[in-house]
Amino acid sequence: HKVGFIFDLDGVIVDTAKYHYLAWKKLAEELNFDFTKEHNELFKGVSRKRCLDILLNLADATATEEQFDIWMVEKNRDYLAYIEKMDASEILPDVPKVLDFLKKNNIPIALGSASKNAQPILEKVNLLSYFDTIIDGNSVSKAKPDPEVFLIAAEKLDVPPKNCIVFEDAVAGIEAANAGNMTSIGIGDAKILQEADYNFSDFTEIDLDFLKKLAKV
Ligand code: G16
Ligand code: MG
Repeated sequence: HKVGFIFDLDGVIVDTAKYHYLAWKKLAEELNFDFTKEHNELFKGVSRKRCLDILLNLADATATEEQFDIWMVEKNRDYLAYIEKMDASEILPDVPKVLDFLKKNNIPIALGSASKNAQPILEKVNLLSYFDTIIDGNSVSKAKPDPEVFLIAAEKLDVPPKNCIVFEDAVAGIEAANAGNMTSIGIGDAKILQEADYNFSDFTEIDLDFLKKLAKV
């Protein structure tokens, strides 16, 4: 009955969505577009390239391939300047409680993120050592809602997909977990994440009895 747990990064372990937002907003200003928090919702769990495609669409702008790459680099540079200042105080509430429980019970843990900056972020907040494997934007070719990121994570953990439990804050992420035949747990607004098997607004709502049931311990 071996099980594996897979965590998304942005919006599940840390709230980096606010830094993505600030970096995209700065680029949007150059395009004379008023980028709002509502627009930022569309960017959650979505790859950097796809985000820029969406932004250009919203701003009714076009770019040569060269300009596109310059903007990608610029956005990431601004984003990394925020990441640079992160520390463990930015870990979302009760995330360590869940990770400690899993570690104590020898349950394998993976990261399944769309971000190409996942590893440095985990290092910054001092959580890297919890993860048995990290599958991120550098290791996948098909973005969420494709299940590839989670299927590779399951394979690396040596756990059948149906025995994997995925924590996600993005609709595309819940769809990816469901498409991979895994148990999906929505972290955030249950109305937005209604396709999830279970919903919690954050990890403070998840108690040890529920975790024991999921982990079969
Ligand atoms: C995250 C964010 C997305 C971001 C993507 C790529 O995914 O939710 O908003 O666009 O990573 O990030 P980067 O530009 O760092 O490669 P996840 O899957 O961790 O939520
Ligand atoms: Mg996310």
